[in-house]
Amino acid sequence: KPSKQDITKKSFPPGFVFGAGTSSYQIEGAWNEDGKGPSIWDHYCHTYPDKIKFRHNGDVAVNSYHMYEEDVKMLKAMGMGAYRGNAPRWGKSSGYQLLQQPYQQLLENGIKPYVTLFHWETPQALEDEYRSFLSPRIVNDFKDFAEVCFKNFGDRVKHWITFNEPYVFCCNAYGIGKHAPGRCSPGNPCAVPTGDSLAEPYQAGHNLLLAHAEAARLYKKKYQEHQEGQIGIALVSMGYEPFDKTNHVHSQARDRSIDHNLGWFLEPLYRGDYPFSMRSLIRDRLPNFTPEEKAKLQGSYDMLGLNYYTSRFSRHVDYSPLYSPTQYKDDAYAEVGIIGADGQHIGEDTGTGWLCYYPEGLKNLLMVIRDRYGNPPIYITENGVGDQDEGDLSMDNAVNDDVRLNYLNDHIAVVKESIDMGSKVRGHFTWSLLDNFEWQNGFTHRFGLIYVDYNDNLKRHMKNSAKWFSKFNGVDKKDTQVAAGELSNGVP
Ligand code: GBH
Repeated sequence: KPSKQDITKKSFPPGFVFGAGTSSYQIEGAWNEDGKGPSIWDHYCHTYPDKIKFRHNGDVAVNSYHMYEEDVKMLKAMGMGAYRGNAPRWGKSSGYQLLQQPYQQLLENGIKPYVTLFHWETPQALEDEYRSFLSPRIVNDFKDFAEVCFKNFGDRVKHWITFNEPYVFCCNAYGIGKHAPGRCSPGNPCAVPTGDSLAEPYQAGHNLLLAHAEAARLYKKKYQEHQEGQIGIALVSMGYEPFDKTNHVHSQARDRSIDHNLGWFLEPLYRGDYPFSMRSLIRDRLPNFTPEEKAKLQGSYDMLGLNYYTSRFSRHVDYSPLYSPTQYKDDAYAEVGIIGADGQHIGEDTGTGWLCYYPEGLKNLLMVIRDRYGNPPIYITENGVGDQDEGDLSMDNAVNDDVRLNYLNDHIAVVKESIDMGSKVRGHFTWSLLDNFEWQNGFTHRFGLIYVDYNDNLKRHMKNSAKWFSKFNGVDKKDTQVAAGELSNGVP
C-alpha cells in the first residue's frame, strides 16, 4: 500500500522525540543471573511450557542483557533520540550496578532513556506470598521498588512510566489466562483456574491504579523538584468506530467500548473514578475508591503514554451472553469486530492476525483524549506491526518489511495531523526496536525494526523500515552503515 504522505522528523515541532521500545522479559534473557529472583513470567513459562508456542521462553530471549551495546548501536544507526526500556527488574537485588552501563551507553550516544517500571513482570515471590496484584499489599511493594529506581537512576532518567498496559495485563493475566500468572474466568483454557474470577481483573486493575498513584505521588513530592523529570503511565487502547454510523445505538456502543478500555484506567486518573458505564454495568464486581484515594489518583501524571496498534467496529447488542471480564468480552453490550454494517473491513489486513491498518483510529483516540480527558501531554509509547504471522521469516525475506514501513509512515503522519488539531503529542516510539519474545506467541511473531537472526547467534540486522527511519531522522547513509557495523571505518 503506497504511503499517502512523505514525512520526516523535520515536519515535527522542535523537541519532539522519535524512539523505539522494548520490554525486559521480551529481550533481556539472563533470567537468573546476578541475583535476580524469578518473575511470574519465568515461573509461568517454566511451569506451563505448553502455554507458549513451541514451548519458547524468555530465558535467553534475544540476550540484550549481554548484547545491549549492539542494541544501542542500532538505535544510533537509525538516528533515534530516545529508547523506551525497562528499569532494573523488580526483585533483582544485585543487578543495579550492572544496569548502570546500558544507561550510560545510551546517554553517551545522545539517546534519552524513557523507563517503564512494570511491563508485566511481578516477582514470583509476591505472587506466592499474597497473590500480588490481587492484594492491596502490592501498593507499598511497588512504591518501594519505584523509589529504588528514582533514587538510583533519577539523575539520568527524566521520563518514568509506572505501568505498561494495565488493560492487557488485567484481561490477559486475570481474565483469559493467556499471560502470567495465568488466572482466568470460568470457561477459558487457563493455567490456573480461579474460584471467583469474574471480579479479579477489576481487583487487579484497582490495586494497580493505587500503586501507580502512590509511586507518582512519591516521585512528585520527593524527587521531581531536584531531578526535574516527569512521570506517567502507558495505556493501550484500540480505536473504536460505530458499527453503523447511521444508527445511534452503535455510536453509544462505541462510547461504551472506549469507556471499558481506555476509560477503565484513564478516567480514575483524570477525575478519580471509573466511567459511569462501567459502574452501572459491572456493579459490585468493580471496587470503590475512598475519597482520599480519589484525591491521590486525580491528576497523578505529568504525561500519558498511549500504545496504539489497531481499531475495531463496536456494535450494540441487546443481550450479551458472554458478559464477563475477559478480554474483549466484558463488552458492555457492545460487540467488537473488524467488519462494519456495510461489509467493509475496518482496515487492510497487515499479516498479523489481530492487527488491521487503520491510522485514523489513532487520530480519533487522540481527539477523545483531547476532548474528554483534559488534553494532557502524550507520548505514543507503542505503535507498530508484526511481520507476516505465517510468512517466510528468513532474513532475506523479513528485512523487506514494506508493510511496516508504510504503516509507520502513515501513523506518524496522523500524529502530525493530530498535533495540528490541538493534541499535545510529544513523541513517538515504534514497537519494537528488535524482534523478540512475543509472549504467548513465543518467537514466532516479529515486531522489530531490527531483524534478529535466531539461527546465527542472535545477530542484529537492519530491516528496510530501520533504514527508512535513518533517512527520516536525517542520518547520513554512510554514518548509518558505520553505526550498524555494515562498514568498518567506512570501508565495506
Ligand atoms: C503490546 O500490547 C505489548 O505491550 C507488547 O509487549 C507486545 O510485544 C506488543 O503488544 C505486540 O504484540 O495474538 O490474537 O491473542 C498490545 C496489545 C493485546 C495486542 C493482546 C495483541 C493479543 C492478540 N496486545 N493481543 S492474539
